[in-house]
Amino acid sequence: MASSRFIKGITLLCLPLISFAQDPWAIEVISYTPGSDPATGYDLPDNALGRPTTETYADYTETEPSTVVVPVYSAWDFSELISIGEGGSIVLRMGQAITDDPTHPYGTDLLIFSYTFINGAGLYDQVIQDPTLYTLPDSATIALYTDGKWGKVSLSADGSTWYDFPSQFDLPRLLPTLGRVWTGSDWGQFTDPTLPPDPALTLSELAGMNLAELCRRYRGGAGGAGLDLADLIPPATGSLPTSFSYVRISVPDDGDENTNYRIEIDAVTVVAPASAYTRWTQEHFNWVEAPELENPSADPEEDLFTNWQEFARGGDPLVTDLSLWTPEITLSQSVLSYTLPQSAEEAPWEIEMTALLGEESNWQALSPQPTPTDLWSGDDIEREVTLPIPSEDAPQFFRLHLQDPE
Ligand SMILES: [Ca+2]
Ligand SMILES: [Ca+2]
Ligand SMILES: [Ca+2]
Ligand SMILES: [Ca+2]
Repeated sequence: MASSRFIKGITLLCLPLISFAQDPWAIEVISYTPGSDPATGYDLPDNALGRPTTETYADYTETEPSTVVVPVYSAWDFSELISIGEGGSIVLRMGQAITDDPTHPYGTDLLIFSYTFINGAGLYDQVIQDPTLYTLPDSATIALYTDGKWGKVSLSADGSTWYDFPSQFDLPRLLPTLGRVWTGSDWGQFTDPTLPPDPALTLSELAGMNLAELCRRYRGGAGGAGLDLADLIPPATGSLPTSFSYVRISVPDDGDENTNYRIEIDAVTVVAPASAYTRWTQEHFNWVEAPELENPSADPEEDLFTNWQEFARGGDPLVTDLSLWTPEITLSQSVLSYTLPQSAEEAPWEIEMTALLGEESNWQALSPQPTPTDLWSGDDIEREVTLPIPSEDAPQFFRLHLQDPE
């Protein structure tokens, strides 16, 4: 990084910084302690607020950022990052509570966007910024830029009692930030910084990949280093809070005069819940495979069952299935019962009703849907729903119907 102070896009500083509770990122700096020797010039703690940087500068002479942030060309300007040196820390208040919500992708609840990028042979042209022209290094040379970088993350519910992640969750880690979606021919909308990547990814899985292909693998997300609240070190007495509002990123002093650890932070975000179908695809498909394979209408292994059918009927989208589960319904009194595979627990099967058979359009979903009682048994769920008493003096027909994908 450069040593002289040089803030670009100075007009931006005249705009009021408007933050809202419910924003999925840091909205307030509670404290900033620079530490012993942070990177010179990176001393504006508000740079950790808001979403991760989408566009950065092609060089020092630019006055407005025009280069989309990509995994090989990080945000780097004094107006984008805050640096923390040894013994320093930043404490941020989040716009949303951080919880260990089971509907978060990969179990990831929180994302940290720090200064890092994928490194190795070759230079990305940040002026032309055509990602199809850049190929990531091979597995022998690909690396994540982590030189002298060290940051630890702690969480607090009240801003005073802190809980740490174990030391193996030091920063920076995969994946570097992506600012915009690559449409295949151009840079499109902003990425979603609440959609995490697979935390099990390794650099060797990305080796030799075309940069445009890698950007598509982000699936609309912005990358980031993911943290799972399930990994927090529990206190010696008592239990962990279930909800946190404060994030502290610190650089421990290692007591060695010859080392000079630092971390530069761009943003911190709270992960958003994902649909049951999205989480199912994350369990079954590799992050580095083509995202198109995950479409509900796709049938990658060509067994004639679409992914949507596999999801809702207990199939495996990568293994040829000769048949899938078909609901067998029984009715006793006004209780309708059926068994479904456990893997289809959250599939949107709905009870529909009609008084007149024949026309498909006669079927209407019960609203609200009756609350089911589930009994888990082996690999199956035995589900019972109590049907409403028909109001008319006419026969009523019920069926179980799979909703279309969203
Ligand atoms: Ca979690
Ligand atoms: Ca920033
Ligand atoms: Ca299939
Ligand atoms: Ca299958």
